[in-house]
Amino acid sequence: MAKSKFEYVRSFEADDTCLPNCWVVVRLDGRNFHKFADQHNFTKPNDERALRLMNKCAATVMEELGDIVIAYGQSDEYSFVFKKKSNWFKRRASKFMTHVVSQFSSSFVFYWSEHFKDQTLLYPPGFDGRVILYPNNQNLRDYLSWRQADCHINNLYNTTFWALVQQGGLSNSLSEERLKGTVAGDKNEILFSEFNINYNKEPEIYRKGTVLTWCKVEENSNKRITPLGEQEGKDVVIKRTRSRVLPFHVDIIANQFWEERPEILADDS
Ligand code: DGT
Ligand code: MG
Ligand code: MG
Ligand code: MG
Ligand code: MG
Repeated sequence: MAKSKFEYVRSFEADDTCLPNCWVVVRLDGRNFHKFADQHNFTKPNDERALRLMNKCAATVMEELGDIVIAYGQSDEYSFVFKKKSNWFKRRASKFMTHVVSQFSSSFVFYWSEHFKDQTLLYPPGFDGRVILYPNNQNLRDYLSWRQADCHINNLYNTTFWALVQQGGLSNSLSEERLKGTVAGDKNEILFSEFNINYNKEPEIYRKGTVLTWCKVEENSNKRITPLGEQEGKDVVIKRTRSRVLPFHVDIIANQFWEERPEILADDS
């Protein structure tokens, strides 16, 4: 069939195929969540409901979309890693990015009330997205280490800042002044000596963020069968091994996590 005279406009579409053999990372981040957190009465410095909602949305993204091997989240951000060999949507960056961000955003609204029982959603939240390619495993690990180090630095700062304000009675600006120029050791010391808080005992979900990976789990399901030649059906338990997305709040900077899960960075991944 002859092409319409309008058809040429397709040639204006830019090619955005991701380079082969690279890890494709999509990172999303909540738009203006400083305000969103205030308006929805997030607890400071960490709101467990918000973090668990983020984790639920990210697990939904991994289950609904193809080829994501690992995800890491903290604060209002999440990073998703697509397999090096993924050929999902012909590796088009815009497809990776828009599918991740839209699936995540709709899940955020869909699952909101499950996590925020007494807080209505006041307006539609938005998320930005970007795509980054990493050509080798070390680059990918360094990327994820960078995000987890960011989580640690921010969380130590925020935990100390809000202890000074909420328990120490300082104003926000005096608390900020107090922390100017301090290093990690100083903040640990303030927390311990002034507020009896051992930072290392704070919940791991706050200190380490959340890693989502695929795990093999044994699941039992009940099925009713009617044996041949019998009238009565009976219930039998069927055992299945399934791949499920599970959350971990662990260190991903050191080698141990990766040595225990060699399949994540495997060459055929
Ligand atoms: P953006 O990303 O440039 O549109 O602007 P923001 O405001 O989203 O800034 P960003 O992403 O650098 O920082 C995340 C903000 O989200 C930060 O101001 C604090 C807030 N936030 C994230 N998680 C929590 C939480 O668990 N509790 C509270 N109170 N605030 C949180
Ligand atoms: Mg943000
Ligand atoms: Mg920002
Ligand atoms: Mg952020
Ligand atoms: Mg279509």
